[in-house]
Amino acid sequence: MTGDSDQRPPLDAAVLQQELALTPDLSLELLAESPSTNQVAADRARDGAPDGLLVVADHQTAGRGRLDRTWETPAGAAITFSLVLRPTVPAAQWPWLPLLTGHTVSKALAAFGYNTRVKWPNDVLIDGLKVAGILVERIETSDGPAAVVGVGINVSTRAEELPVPTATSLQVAHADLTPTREGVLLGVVAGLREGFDAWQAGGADAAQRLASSYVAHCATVGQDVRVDLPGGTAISGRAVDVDLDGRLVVETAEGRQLVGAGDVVHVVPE
Ligand code: BT5
Repeated sequence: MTGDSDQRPPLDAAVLQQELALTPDLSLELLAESPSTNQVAADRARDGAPDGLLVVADHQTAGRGRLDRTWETPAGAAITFSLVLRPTVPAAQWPWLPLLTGHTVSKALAAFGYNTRVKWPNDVLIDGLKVAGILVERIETSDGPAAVVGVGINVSTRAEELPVPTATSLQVAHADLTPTREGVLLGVVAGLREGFDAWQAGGADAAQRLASSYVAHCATVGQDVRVDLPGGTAISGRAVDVDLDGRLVVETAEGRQLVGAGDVVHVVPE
């Protein structure tokens, strides 16, 4: 049997540099290993890093999820990166950043042939299982607030390496397709750069288009859901929409509720 190091070569720095040079407003910092690219990108943002700094870890060893959860990826099998943005949109639009990121990652993976959907707010699913996770953090810096957009994608992770039963990878979902890690990274990053720029430049029209497009591709809308809220309580009902502020609209027995943050469970009827 061939060892993992043969099957899982390091990211090809030359290919990444060459291709990213074609995308304006992106600069690459490629790390062989890092505890968390979000942590590094936040430090760089505080030190004055401009919009477009892309921190990529070939292997991330202590990846962070939301609410102190972890993001686990074997060496050489995943994409883990964080993009520093300095958004110019009004503060009220910031909640759309994680949704836009999930939507864009989903579309970029769909372009490789995968049947992806987003679970509100930003988990990217294939066949109902999570292939990518997103952690967007707001960082206060002396040049104003920055956003660190962290993305983890399971690429060639084998079934037995997946950390939880709700996870999948591109390879597990569709072994015939599996693109290279470089290809996935470049496709996703180009999509994000384009998506953020169009959203920021497009004003109210772009915000409206994003909301419609997001709802059309969101696996959660139309589902019976339970939403675990940050305070420890939960609500149940039918998710019917995502409003213009990015909140999930849930019809419950007590009436319509707007959810700004929470963990959604899609309730599959027995
Ligand atoms: C997330 O949190 O899904 C955000 C993950 C963000 C990871 C990226 S990688 C680059 C950047 N640097 C970082 O340090 N982080 C970002 P959340 O929604 O809280 O989901 C976390 C939960 O997903 C865990 O508690 C597990 O149940 C599950 N999980 C952990 N690793 C996973 C994986 N590789 N694939 C699918 N699910 C996973």
